[in-house]
Amino acid sequence: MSETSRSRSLFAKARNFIPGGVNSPVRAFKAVGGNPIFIKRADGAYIYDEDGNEYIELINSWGPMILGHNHPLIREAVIKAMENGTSFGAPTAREVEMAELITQMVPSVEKVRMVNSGTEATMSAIRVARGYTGKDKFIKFEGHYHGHGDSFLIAAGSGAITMGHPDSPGVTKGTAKDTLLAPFNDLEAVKKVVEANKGEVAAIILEPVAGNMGCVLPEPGFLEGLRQLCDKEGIVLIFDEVMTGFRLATGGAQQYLGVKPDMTTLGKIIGGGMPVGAYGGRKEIMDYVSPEGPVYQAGTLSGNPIAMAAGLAILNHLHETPDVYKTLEHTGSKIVNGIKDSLTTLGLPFTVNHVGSMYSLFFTEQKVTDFESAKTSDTVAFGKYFQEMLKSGIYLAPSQYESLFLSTALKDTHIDQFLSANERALKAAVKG
Ligand code: HOZ
Repeated sequence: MSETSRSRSLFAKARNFIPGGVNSPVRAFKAVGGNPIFIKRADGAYIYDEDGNEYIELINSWGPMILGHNHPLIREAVIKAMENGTSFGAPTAREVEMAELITQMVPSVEKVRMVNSGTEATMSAIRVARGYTGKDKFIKFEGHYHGHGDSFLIAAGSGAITMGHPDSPGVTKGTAKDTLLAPFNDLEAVKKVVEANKGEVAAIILEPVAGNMGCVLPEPGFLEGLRQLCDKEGIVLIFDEVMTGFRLATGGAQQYLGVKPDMTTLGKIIGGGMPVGAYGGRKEIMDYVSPEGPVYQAGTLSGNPIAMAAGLAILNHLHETPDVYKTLEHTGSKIVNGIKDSLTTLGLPFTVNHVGSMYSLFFTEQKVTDFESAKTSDTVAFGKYFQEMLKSGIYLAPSQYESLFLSTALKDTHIDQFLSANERALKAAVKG
């Protein structure tokens, strides 16, 4: 990789017309320095920029490209659906099929409503939990990210940490007062928050495996403890599986980890990369949603026929092909073991968190179990590592505080190429 002049000139032009030159802040490369690369196309394990450079992909559109890019199953489903029009704003057979399939794959979801993004899904889920319980407050975890709805932009992860705005201006004090915070993996702290707000907490929402402060796993017993607490206190437990849904298992992190939430939010993956989200859960709760119940939520583009076609293509494939998850586990282990070997060879004490096909390499000696420990990472060294990887043709998430997402398109040759680049980049990152 060398020439990036077209990406640079596109970025310069973009800054005149788009805030910061990008349509989502993490893309601006602010956390790693340099200019973002502008993508022209992607195929299988590769993504290609406007200058014609080829990169091995480890972001995969932040999760949904489980089978790699431009998969024929999805491409053909989209082309076929397009022949019948792009949007109807009316019910379709496909969205019924989609809802039935989701309920089969994620058994805690008995009824589901389609929306257009993960942000919409989480905003709506909180509203429904409030309507159902008649309570106003909810608990979120520091460093967890649930999209950019006002009530979630408090100690938020992802781009909000990266850009240094975990608490965004524009969120009113009135809104913020109903969002209660707790550290991830600290059950006693959660219990104290609930106790201090007795009878006022409608929901606890979390990423069961956090991906937006880097990949951070729940400690044994933590999710089970939350489940018990919610049952005891009449609190709705919401798993935000926008990143983990259908990725860790057909039934998402809840199946992988064996804890059932009351509600689940989904995104990206159920559109096979098209703009989609969904929220669902126990029938009793979902029957509060309009027009069945009083909680209003709507959308002209919800259940869009093209997005449903793409989503059905990938979900049906995942449902029928459990080997996908074996492949993802194998790829994840191979990459992570290779990184750990290099760290040992180089005498570097960094931390690697990993589950299935998600992982993060944290530039810290500390065990990373929450937002505080994630923040001990050396983000300057991470930035150097990122740039070296990019030069070697490896496309990583441009922030220490993001998870990486692997696909079944990554074969052993890609992994070998990745691991040699990784060792070179690690050496360069820690050098003087
Ligand atoms: N962590 C984000 C996805 N959940 C990154 C994508 C973005 O914000 O653009």
